[in-house]
Amino acid sequence: MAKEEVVKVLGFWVSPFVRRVEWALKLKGVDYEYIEEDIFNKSSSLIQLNPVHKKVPVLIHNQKIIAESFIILEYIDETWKDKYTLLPQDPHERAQARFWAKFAEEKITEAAWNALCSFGDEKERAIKLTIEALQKIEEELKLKGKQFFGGERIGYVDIAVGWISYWLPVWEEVGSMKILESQQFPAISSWMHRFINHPLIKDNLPPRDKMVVYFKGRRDVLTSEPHGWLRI
Ligand SMILES: N[C@@H](CCC(=O)N[C@@H](CS)C(=O)NCC(=O)O)C(=O)O
Repeated sequence: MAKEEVVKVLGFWVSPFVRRVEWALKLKGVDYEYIEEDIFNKSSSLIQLNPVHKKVPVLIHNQKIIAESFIILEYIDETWKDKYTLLPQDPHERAQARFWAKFAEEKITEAAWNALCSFGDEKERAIKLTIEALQKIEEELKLKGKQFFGGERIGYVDIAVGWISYWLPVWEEVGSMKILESQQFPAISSWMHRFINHPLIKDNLPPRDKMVVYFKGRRDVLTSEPHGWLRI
């Protein structure tokens, strides 16, 4: 990496979206400065850098600003090409990877978060939707028959769904619910184990005990508000 290159990540310690960006940069071996943002009291620089969504992650590369974790992942992959590739080279395989990342985000992340932040019938429904969507990626992983969604190493889809290996068990604990039974999801369960034990991932995760406290707090606040959707 050229010396004058500036790479900064605006993040929030417990955000699964931010970790995606950090994992990608680490896998690529790109040095970056991490800047912690208080998403409950947003800085003027966050508002200025991401005026549309006002959310983290934001990547700053020299004078360029990029928002939205999936967009940032693609930017990283295209900018630091030679070191490690996240998306496959083949156009159809690339399309498939984007398809699964989008599917998981729309169907699993939202449903699992909703399950955490609801009660009764709504919670049961959200758990059912999460399980149904997880079944799809279980099948995909089985069909691939590889170590990771990216083949024999971590790729774009692994990073996109990586939160399942660490955040989801915390949400299950906090929400007193069981979503991912290992007998029902053998492929995802062994993928989770492999993913979480990858040295670059293992060393780049928020502390679990702090996460439990944080998500208990979020759950309490969001279940007493009418709008609990995806305010992780
Ligand atoms: N779709 C976005 C989601 C980012 C997101 O929701 N970030 C949260 C932190 S986990 C945030 O900044 N929330 C502030 C807010 O909702 O106002 C991405 O993938 O980057």
